[in-house]
Amino acid sequence: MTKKTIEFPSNFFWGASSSAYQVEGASLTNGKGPSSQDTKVLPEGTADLTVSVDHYHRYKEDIALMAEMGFKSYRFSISWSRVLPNGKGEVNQEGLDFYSNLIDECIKHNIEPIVTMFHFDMPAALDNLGSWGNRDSVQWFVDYAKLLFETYGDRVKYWLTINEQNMLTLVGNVIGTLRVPEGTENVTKEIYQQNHHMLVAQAKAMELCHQLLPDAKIAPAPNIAIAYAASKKPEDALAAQNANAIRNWLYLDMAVYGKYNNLVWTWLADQDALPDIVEGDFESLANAKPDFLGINYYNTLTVREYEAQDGYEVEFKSQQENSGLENMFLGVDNEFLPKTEFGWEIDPIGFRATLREIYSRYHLPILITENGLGAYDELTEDGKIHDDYRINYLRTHIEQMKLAIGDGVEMLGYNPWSAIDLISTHEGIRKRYGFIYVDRDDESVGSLQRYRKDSFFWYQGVIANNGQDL
Ligand code: BGP
Repeated sequence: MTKKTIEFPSNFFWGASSSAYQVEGASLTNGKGPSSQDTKVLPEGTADLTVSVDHYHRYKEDIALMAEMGFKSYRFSISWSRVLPNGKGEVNQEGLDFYSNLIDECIKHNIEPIVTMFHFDMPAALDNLGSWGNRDSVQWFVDYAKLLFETYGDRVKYWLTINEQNMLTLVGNVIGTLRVPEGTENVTKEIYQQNHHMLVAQAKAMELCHQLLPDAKIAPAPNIAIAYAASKKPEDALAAQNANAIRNWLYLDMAVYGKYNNLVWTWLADQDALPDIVEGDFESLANAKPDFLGINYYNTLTVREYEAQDGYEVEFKSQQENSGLENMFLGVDNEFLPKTEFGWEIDPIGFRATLREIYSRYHLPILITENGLGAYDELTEDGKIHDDYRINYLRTHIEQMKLAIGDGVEMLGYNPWSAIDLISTHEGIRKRYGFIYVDRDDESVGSLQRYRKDSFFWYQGVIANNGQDL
């Protein structure tokens, strides 16, 4: 069957993403309080977060390069402890001014600022009070949200609440954000209690956004990737449903409908791990409605029926790799999919499948807030980076996104990871994602000079023709 030509909407947000702690540097200066990222023990051989790629001091140059690529949007995050060094109370005016200037710089270049309110960096002062495990975290987040809406709401129209809440919950240990008090008996309950607080905090922030800024739009930004059944065995189909519920639908069902997914609820009940619910929580959850969905997609997962295996510890190993969850499913390699140099499978068709599934469940427009390839890049002597592998990854994903539009999925934009090279969550700067190369290595050596990769020029062309020629 031949399909009609599919076109991207004329106001499509072509752009890219970053997060505060991974690009900014100046992490312990200029009035900023430390965050959980500054107090975590860095995996050995990874670059220093106090400098990162120095976006804090070079944002004008960076935004100019994004403008040169033709960006229509730039998704970045605000560091909570840069604007509120203790997470609450006293404000750091210099921090507030930094984001104000960054937003103005985007607008000057006709780039829509898309602001993530929380991206893996809890203020250390709040960590010391129990982080998301403390019920007060709901109010801390709402107060922080209010400050952001009041300060930037005149210029920021697109807001994202919590980046990858599902990964904070499933792999907080890998990302360096997990805080479980010593001696906790039921760790699953503690983690899902924290998750519940985040969900309520998010719901209240979405409601507040709509009250204070009637023209603004707000959304969650989970990492969604569908799980395939490894075979046609019916038990494998059940395992895939379990994986999808626990990894994906819990978060979107809560954000959109304010309801706990039944498979997750019964799974938690079986482990005596149901979160404590405070009166009014379900009301807040039901009242809050996102205007769109921010979605991070890297690759799918494939699972089969769970079977206990001796000496085999089941867990999610990183955002995109899992070995399974006890009694629910086992992760397996998918022999149809190649892997990146860092072991993540590559599945562009899974991107289309994921987009179809999300849209048919929630019927809300989708903004891609992350997608991309982490790879070792080489800077040649003449200052070039020939990253054809990255171009290939992005091209095949954009092609599938286009096909998803043809399937009737409403898409708002594409903001892959990442605008510029930055420090990865746990694998240093050697795992590069950017269109812009930064001369910096994991020994924290390098001039920090910026270079345009081949993908920079390719993406510039894609944006210029609105995705017609890839
Ligand atoms: C997502 C995070 C990002 C980012 C990306 C790549 O999970 O939202 O912060 O880093 O994954 O992951 P990594 O840095 O582990 O390669």
